[in-house]
Amino acid sequence: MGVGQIFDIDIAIRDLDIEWRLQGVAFNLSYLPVLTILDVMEGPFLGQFLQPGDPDAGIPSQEKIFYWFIEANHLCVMNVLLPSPSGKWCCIYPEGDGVLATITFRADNLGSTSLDLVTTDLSDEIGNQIPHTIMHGTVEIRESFPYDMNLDLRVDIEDIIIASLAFGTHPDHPRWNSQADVNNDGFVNIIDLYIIAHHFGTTYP
Ligand SMILES: [Ca+2]
Ligand SMILES: [Ca+2]
Repeated sequence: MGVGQIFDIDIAIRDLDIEWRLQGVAFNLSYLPVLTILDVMEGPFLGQFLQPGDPDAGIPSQEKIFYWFIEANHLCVMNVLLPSPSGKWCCIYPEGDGVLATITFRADNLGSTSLDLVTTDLSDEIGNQIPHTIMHGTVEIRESFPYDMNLDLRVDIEDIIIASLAFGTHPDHPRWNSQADVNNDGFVNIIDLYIIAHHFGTTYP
């Protein structure tokens, strides 16, 4: 990552067995202030197991909670399937692999930070903990130079390809990459790609 870059990281669950009867997930992610969290979005995993209601029988659809907050460089996230109004849990339980949450970060300063899942709770329908293993992550923020999209200190075809992934975008677009807007006009278009191509072969110290 280069300073100023905005990027997403998914928090995912893998190999969940239906027999564990997962009902809720909570985790606490720590990171150093070289990063700022801009947004946290719920992933599709838990929601796909929500049970539809039956209006004719007066049974409402199952609901869920997704909640997050940040406190002193710790992100806390909770995602829970709720019981029916009768207090009963549904009869279908989550299983398999999927994304629980997508976190959007901005790289603010040079340096590196681990992304540590310092506490993770996976609970079944009666609050028992489900055993699991955790994988942490690392982010390195290096000095960035113009036209070098992948921070390998040279301008070549890879940089054109990376910039072209943001082709046709503007800020707030999901594929927007501020680094690819090399003339800083708020659009990534053919002009930016020509400018990068014009610097082919440039190397940085
Ligand atoms: Ca490069
Ligand atoms: Ca541009």
